[in-house]
Amino acid sequence: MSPFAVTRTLPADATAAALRADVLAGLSRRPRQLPPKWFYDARGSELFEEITRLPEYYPTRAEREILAGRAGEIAAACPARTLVELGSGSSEKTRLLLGALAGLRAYVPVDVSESALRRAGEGLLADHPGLTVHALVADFQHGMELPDTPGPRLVAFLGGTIGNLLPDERAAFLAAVRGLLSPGDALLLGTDLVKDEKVLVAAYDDASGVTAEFNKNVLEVLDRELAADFDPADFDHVAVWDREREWIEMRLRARRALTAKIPALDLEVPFAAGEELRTEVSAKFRREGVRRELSAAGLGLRHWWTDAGGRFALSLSGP
Ligand code: AVJ
Repeated sequence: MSPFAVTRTLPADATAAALRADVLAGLSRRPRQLPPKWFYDARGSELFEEITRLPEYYPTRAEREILAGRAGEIAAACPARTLVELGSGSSEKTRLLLGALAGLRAYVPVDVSESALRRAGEGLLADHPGLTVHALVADFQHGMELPDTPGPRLVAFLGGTIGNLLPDERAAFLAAVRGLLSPGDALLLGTDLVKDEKVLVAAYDDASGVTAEFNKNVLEVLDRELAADFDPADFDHVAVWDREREWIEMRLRARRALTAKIPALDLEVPFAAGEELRTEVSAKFRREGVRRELSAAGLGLRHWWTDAGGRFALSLSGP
């Protein structure tokens, strides 16, 4: 096998079709909503990278601290020969794991973006000759089949991205991951934790306005991909903490009454002045809740590590 293979399980036009379906469904209903995955075009991914360096946005640094301190324990608990990384994005945190997994033979990054996969995979190969990279172009929220690489397998889902799924989506996702695992395999899951409301809201409404720009970028995506006529300047960035559901919501609030036209969907979307469009849910967790959700999917919680500040957790679970 060549050291770098790419398998596409996502038809080339599936992304475009999914965007149309999500926008049609989410903007035809009230309250209006869009799934957060549409933030991440090239500009959105760049803005997210910028967010991870903001003083207010602690999750990336907290998770990196845990990985740096615990990579050896993670490798001892699951001496993986294959590392599968879901939603791999930038591979910087992955390197901390790769360095600790002495017997690693294959790295399987899974992402909807083939360009992101190629960039991440090529960088890693340069530093880890002998490793086979088998990139998978797939949507981890829908069924994926893993390449035939040696076990044990460690499946990593980092960054707290599971918090961007709604509770029923999380249950379906964890059950699907459980289906990929055999005895001896494990799931390494990053979850942001419930904490002081001020700290949480600041992380999603930073003083320099980068998160506001990231949020509004989804309107640029709709303008470009669906010929919509949204003007981002017509909307305010809003981040609120929902204390019952223990999640942050990002919204875009119309500054005036307006009607957006989306010709590609033959759709007109009226907004009242002050009407909000929900663009992201970012759930925060507690250990007991994570244990319960893993358990419901047939995964037993085996390790729980947090950063020194108790802001973020990495859990290791298995069948
Ligand atoms: C994709 C889960 C890392 O929800 O914190 C950052 C995305 N949204 N700021 C999160 C995000 C607003 C982020 N993750």
